[in-house]
Amino acid sequence: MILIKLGGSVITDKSQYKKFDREQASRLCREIAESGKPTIVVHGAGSFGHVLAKKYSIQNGLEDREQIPAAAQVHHDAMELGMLMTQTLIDNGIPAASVAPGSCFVMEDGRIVPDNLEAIKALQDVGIMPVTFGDVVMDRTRGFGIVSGDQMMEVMADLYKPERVVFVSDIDGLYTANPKTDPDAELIPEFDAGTLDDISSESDVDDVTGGVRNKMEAMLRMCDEGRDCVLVNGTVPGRLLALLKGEDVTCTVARM
Ligand code: IP8
Repeated sequence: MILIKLGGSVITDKSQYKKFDREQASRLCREIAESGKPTIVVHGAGSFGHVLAKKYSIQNGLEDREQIPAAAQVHHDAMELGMLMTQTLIDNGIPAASVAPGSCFVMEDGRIVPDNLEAIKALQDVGIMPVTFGDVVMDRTRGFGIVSGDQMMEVMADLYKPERVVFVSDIDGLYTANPKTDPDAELIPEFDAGTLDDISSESDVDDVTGGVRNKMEAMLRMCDEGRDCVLVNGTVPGRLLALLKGEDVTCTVARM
């Protein structure tokens, strides 16, 4: 099984509140279907989550009553994106069900307590892809918080032990600096824990869950014996399909 995260940057326009990129999401789901590989998809929240979550500091937990309606709205919006994604998967021949992380998990001081996995497992057992996503989740100590799609990737990797983990983003891979602002940035085809030390910790401006470096750390945590983690550019048509078919493509591979 290949575990795939479709990042918010490829399924939404991150600069506009709640703007679904239907065409690109649809193409990526088609590439997943065409690969014929067993897969599980997790997705980010993009502009359905980060815009309001950042404005009301939802990731800091409950500090002020003014955050409460915003937390409810962010959860609502994240579920709306979940529905759009499962409809897109279903339209492309992949039976899928959206599973809001807050309906199966709570958090304890920012960390997911994965104690009831029965519903997710049951879906997969009958051949329905359980699709989880970044969302607002209740937290025993902080009231509420944000669980990122990357945290959900770790939960799903523990549960399903995928042979490969793929992050689909809008960049060709990991760079030595931010390629959008630094013309000297170079693509790193492969990295391990040692290489990570040279990477800038600058985070994406509107990303409450922390930008590229956090994502790379999450990738390394998910590498295992015989399992690599790949970051690939989903804005290039056909690249995800080629990667899933085992072809050599431009990307960054994390290994243990
Ligand atoms: O897009 C963040 O998840 P991510 C979730 O995977 C929210 O970082 C609601 C901001």
